[in-house]
Amino acid sequence: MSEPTLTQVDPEIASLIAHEERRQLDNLRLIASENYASRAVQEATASPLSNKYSEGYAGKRYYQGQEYVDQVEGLAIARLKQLFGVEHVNVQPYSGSPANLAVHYAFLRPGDRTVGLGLPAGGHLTHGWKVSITGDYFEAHQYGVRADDHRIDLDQVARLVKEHRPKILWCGTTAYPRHVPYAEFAQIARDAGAILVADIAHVSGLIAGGAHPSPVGLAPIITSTTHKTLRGPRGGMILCEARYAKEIDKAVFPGLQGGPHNSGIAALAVAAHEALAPSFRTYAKAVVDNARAMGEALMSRGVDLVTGGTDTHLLLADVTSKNVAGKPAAIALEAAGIVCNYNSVPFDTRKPFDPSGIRLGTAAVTSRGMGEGEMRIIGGWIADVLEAPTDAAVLARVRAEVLALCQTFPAPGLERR
Ligand code: DSN
Repeated sequence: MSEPTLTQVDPEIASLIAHEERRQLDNLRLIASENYASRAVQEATASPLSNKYSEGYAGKRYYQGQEYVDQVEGLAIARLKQLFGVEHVNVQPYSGSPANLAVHYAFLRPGDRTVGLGLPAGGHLTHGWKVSITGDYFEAHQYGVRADDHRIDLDQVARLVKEHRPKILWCGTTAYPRHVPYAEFAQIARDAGAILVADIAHVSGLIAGGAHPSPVGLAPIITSTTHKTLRGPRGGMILCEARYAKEIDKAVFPGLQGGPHNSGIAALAVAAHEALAPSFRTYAKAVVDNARAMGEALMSRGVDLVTGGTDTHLLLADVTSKNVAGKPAAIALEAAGIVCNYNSVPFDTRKPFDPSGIRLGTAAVTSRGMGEGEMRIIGGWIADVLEAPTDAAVLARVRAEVLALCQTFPAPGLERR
């Protein structure tokens, strides 16, 4: 008799997974940090490799039985080195936050100083924001964006670095629509003898696909998640120059983590293989073109975009320009089948749980094959909802149109059952 399936063993969970698959198919996923991993990536993610313990690194493990796991990890590393043109890669961080904590642990001791972009200006929690361990255990100083154009305030960065002499200078963003000026950051770090760390979690797929400048050669340490624009499994990685390889590896294991998640590492190898294909360059360019097209559509309807547009996959809209706050806007959009997140905007006068903005991203809809024409239509629907967030008829009309669009664009890795 064959082994029972998930549906037979646990129909409750199987049903919830089926509903989530359907939700991902029938809605427009505009959460800037989400994407659709391919079926191949998902197969590797769900593989028996997750049964295996393998603390250590290839050739130096603490358990026997590593002949295949070593090869899997070796392939992931080799492909990522090729993809990003870096000297060393650690693929074991469980996700982006552990990767960033590992970097802290590699170079700092409690109380040591860092400088990073503040959360309200589009930075990440783990770049020293006070509620994170990176802001609690270390002396973190935060820079922001300029009041006039909402671009990163490099004068403030230089001032803070000069004043506090941090060991680490963080650059990289989570809600910032423009290129990060890596060369300028590198100069500031060099002048102060700080290590520049670039967190490319949001844009790693765009960098891999040649649609965004790369910090390689400017930031000796680079961290990333693997599931955003890179379209891999959920996970993290650290790319670095060879001179820092030992400290980084030691900080990840045994410093911070135990056994690596081997199935995720295999899936990351698959994602890197996919990203090395020429079609990924087309994808990455389309993501950026799509974001620009959606931004133009929104601005033509009077929606205020932070910095007036985008260079990436991400748009940050101050929806108070349409007389609605971010949270009710995100809720109304979800009712209409458009899923995004509410977000603070720079110098927001509202509270983080009830901010002025929404954040939108085009990585997932581009993975479905949608192009600039669809982005203009979606931008129009978003504006329709922002103008009438409590009008049930408008929400129902947009919901029906969204569903019809979703039905014509399959999503990688998902099946309409
Ligand atoms: N949660 C990620 C994002 O949405 O950008 C960052 O950790």
